[in-house]
Amino acid sequence: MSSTSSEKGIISFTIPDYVRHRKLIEWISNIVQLTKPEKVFWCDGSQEEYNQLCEQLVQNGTMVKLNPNKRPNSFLARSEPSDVARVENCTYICSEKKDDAGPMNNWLPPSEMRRKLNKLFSGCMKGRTLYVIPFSMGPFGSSISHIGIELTDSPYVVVNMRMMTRMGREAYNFLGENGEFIPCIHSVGSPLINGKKDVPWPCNETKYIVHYPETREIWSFGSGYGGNALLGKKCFALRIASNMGHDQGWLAEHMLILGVISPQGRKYHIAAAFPSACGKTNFAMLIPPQGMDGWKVTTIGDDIAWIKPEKNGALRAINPEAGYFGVAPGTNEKTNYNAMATLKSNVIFTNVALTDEGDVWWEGMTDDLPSHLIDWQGKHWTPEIFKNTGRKAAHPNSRFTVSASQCPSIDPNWEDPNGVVIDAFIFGSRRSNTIPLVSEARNWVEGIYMAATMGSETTSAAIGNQKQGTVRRDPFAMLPFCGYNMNDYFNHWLKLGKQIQANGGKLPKIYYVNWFRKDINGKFIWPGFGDNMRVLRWILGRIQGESKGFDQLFGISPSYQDMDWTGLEFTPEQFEKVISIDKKSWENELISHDELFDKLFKKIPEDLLRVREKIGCRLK
Ligand code: SAT
Ligand code: MN
Repeated sequence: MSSTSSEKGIISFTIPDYVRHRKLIEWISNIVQLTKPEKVFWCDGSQEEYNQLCEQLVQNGTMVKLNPNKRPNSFLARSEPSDVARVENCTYICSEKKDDAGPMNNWLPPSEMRRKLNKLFSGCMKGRTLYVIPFSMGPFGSSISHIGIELTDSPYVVVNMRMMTRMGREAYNFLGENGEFIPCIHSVGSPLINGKKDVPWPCNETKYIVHYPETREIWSFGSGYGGNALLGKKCFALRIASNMGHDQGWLAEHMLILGVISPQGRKYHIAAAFPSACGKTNFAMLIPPQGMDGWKVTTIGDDIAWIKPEKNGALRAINPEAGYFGVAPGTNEKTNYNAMATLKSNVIFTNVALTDEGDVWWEGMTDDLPSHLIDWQGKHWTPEIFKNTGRKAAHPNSRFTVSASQCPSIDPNWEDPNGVVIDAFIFGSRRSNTIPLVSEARNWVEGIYMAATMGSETTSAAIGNQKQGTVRRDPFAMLPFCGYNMNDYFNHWLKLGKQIQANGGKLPKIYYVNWFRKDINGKFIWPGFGDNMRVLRWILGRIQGESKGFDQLFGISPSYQDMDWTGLEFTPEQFEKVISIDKKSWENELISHDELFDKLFKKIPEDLLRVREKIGCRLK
């Protein structure tokens, strides 16, 4: 260990021998002098360290230890009621030029933002420990992976990062003396000064989630929750990585990755993009329904994919994460058997309810309501209270954090440093009408149009933007996550397609799905979950040139007889309701596409406007 100097006002701390990266040490020193923590703690990612921090979080009242007979080695954390989801209104892309952030991102000049943040971060860790978290997004040693270092004053963030990333000393070995890393700075923004006592969930009313794309830095202030605080996830693996991908010719996408093995033993890989809280985790862990037992789905990732083209045009994808930060409500043995099995032990739950037996519960976990619970805010909850007030036991955006390695459907190659070759892209959104169950794009450009104009009814994964349930355009499910100008992003996809074709490569087919159409009584028509395998099967048949389909207004869709219905009673009339195109809704849909294009203004790629024109003609 070496020690930094201890002049007046300068905080001294020791630097372990295994950290030999001069720039890294200099950066940490600067942040320490700015934020003024009481201590610096170098995390090693070990189990002992994890146990000790969990113990400390229990002492501080942040977490409750669950009954080890019910849920071994597991904890429940309750956040401040105001700090429960991503804050899109306070999320910024501070590029040098405003145009580089584009019309979909909040932007301020970097100099102005730095001034603001300097003030906020000044002394913001007083009385707290600054934890140094070394981590890799992607398996150590993969040419697709990247290293990050997060500095945080939240031990809750440390224990979550240990599950969500490859965290540990090994990261320093890969960095050596001058390797590249993404600096991530996080503070809950609640210094312990003037005798202030700590609270279970420290945070600050003022919140900033800031990205500097040119210098590839992340600064997050004021929130301790999910994507606001676990900076490897949305901030690094999507917003910063999308910039890296744009510059270096690869893709960082809000996509799950799954494997499908046919009864004949042929394996395919699919990457699928859905907005937050639209069932990506369920889809990634799908169990085929009765009657389709010969098929098998394996899980590679449930939220983010990093995809790099090879020379021969193949697109190779890895899951940069090591765990799942999934939505709890609605998860049960039927909707996601594999998730429930993954959650049996070693889990951190956040904002779910606590049962009298010391276990967890959330809406949709069981058919019967427990007779008494402590809800996510620590209040008594009974079915009676729910009936009278509508107060939910678990927050709608309550989450579980768990290591991916515990998932029964995990793909044997999920940590393959070379990644897996993608055979098809699926884009999906939550729409109670208009969008058919499945459509195949006739070509790459039409597929990009489908993805670009995706709209979805909003969920509780973000706060402060729109009322839940209204449709917002969410291109590629990347609206809150694309770290640069959305037009440039569309062009990046278009260009990649052209390049692959020019090199003689075969492009993956692109599909658009919607599991969420409702009937006039507001009930979902499509059974979803395991039965989504039927749609997957049609898609794989298309890739093989075996499944038939018919030309729709928007791509190619299956007729009733093109689908495998073994084991499910679903009538042609019901199918018509999920696959049909309603002319009136599509006229409105196209108006809404035009509104998106207006927002994107002059830079919208010509190729996409031509697709729009064609759909308009077909509709007439
Ligand atoms: O961004 S989070 O990690 O909080 C979850 C999400 O929005 O998908
Ligand atoms: Mn997500």
